[in-house]
Amino acid sequence: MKDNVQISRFLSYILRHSPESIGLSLDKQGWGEIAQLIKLAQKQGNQLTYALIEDVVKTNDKKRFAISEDGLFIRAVQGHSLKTTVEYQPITPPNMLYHGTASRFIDSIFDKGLIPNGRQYVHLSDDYKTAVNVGDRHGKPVVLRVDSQQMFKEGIEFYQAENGVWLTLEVPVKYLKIDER
Ligand code: HQG
Repeated sequence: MKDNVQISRFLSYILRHSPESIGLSLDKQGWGEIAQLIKLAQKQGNQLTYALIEDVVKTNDKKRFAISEDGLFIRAVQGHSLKTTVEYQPITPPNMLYHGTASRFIDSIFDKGLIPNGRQYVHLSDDYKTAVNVGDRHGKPVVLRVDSQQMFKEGIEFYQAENGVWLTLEVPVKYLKIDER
């Protein structure tokens, strides 16, 4: 694998969703040993090196991954469907957050609220543009405003991943509004 996008996709899949698909084990905080990862990827014909991985971690557009201080381990900072994952500390969110989705999901979202679907958390952003881009991945983008201030007042916890993405377990319908701009 030479292309950084290809490596980023591979790492996302392994570190967020399916380490067992190559026989890698992650600890409770989602860390996997880089040397092990390289060896197991190689067995499958995926040529990875420490330098390639390091480059992807450093240059990744969304800063999806982190390498441990000792340089031995790697993890995804958010986006997991795995249960074994990062322990995020609850923090106070900004007054408003955004969620980008596709128009075809809107009826269901206003029925059930925002749910994580396959992932562990609902992903939110503090800027409108990011939300448009996230929605665009799924279809005709629609941006929802999330009344995070009210949710927080009512005791719902928020977390922020190292790369700035906001996380919460779910967003009930009463806190949602379509951003019509
Ligand atoms: C939708 C990317 C029907 C939800 C991004 C979304 C993000 C519902 C889809 C991160 C629903 C799940 C996550 C309901 C939610 N009925 N549909 N009740 N509740 N949905 O990909 O938020 O590039 O799992 O609106 O930048 O799109 O991978 O989540 O459309 O940060 O690093 O269900 O992934 O980052 O889709 O994206 P996803 P997401 P990466």
